[in-house]
Amino acid sequence: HHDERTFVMAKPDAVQRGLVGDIITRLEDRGLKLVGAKFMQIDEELAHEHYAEHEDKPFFDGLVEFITSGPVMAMVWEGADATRQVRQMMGATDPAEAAPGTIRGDYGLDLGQNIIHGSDHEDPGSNEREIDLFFDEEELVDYERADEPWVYE
Ligand code: DAT
Ligand code: MG
Repeated sequence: HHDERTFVMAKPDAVQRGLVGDIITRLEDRGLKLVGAKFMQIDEELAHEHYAEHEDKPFFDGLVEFITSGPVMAMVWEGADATRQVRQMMGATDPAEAAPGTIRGDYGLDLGQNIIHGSDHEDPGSNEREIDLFFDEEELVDYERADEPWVYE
């Protein structure tokens, strides 16, 4: 089945550096399907909810400050094993450790500004939780991409 949905966000640094198009292109080229997108500014409350799991970490305040510092592109992408596949394409959390060829490995140098967020495949349900947090059901679109028969057997 190739209808798994995952939440992806181009962070404020990606928007400021003009990397949104490239991020979308990479995911599109892979065969993943864009089913929702919202160019938006995250407020303090949404930031706290989104990053609730990190509330007690020493980097939490900096993380909230960064993610609210400018607009982001919030997206939902659909495809086979989408959550894990996007995480592979993102690379390691710290861009300094991320492999070349990954999004973080190609564009980032600093842990605090690591370009992209993706739901965590090691935290089952995080994809649905994050999608629900950022999108209403009617903001997500069901459709077939013309090349789907050439992406999936
Ligand atoms: P990921 O974004 O790869 O899922 P995470 O959920 O562990 O990573 O952390 C969320 C974000 O918090 C991460 O993208 C960057 C920031 N972060 C994580 N660990 C950090 C640390 N040790 N110091 C500063 N920022 C950190
Ligand atoms: Mg995470």
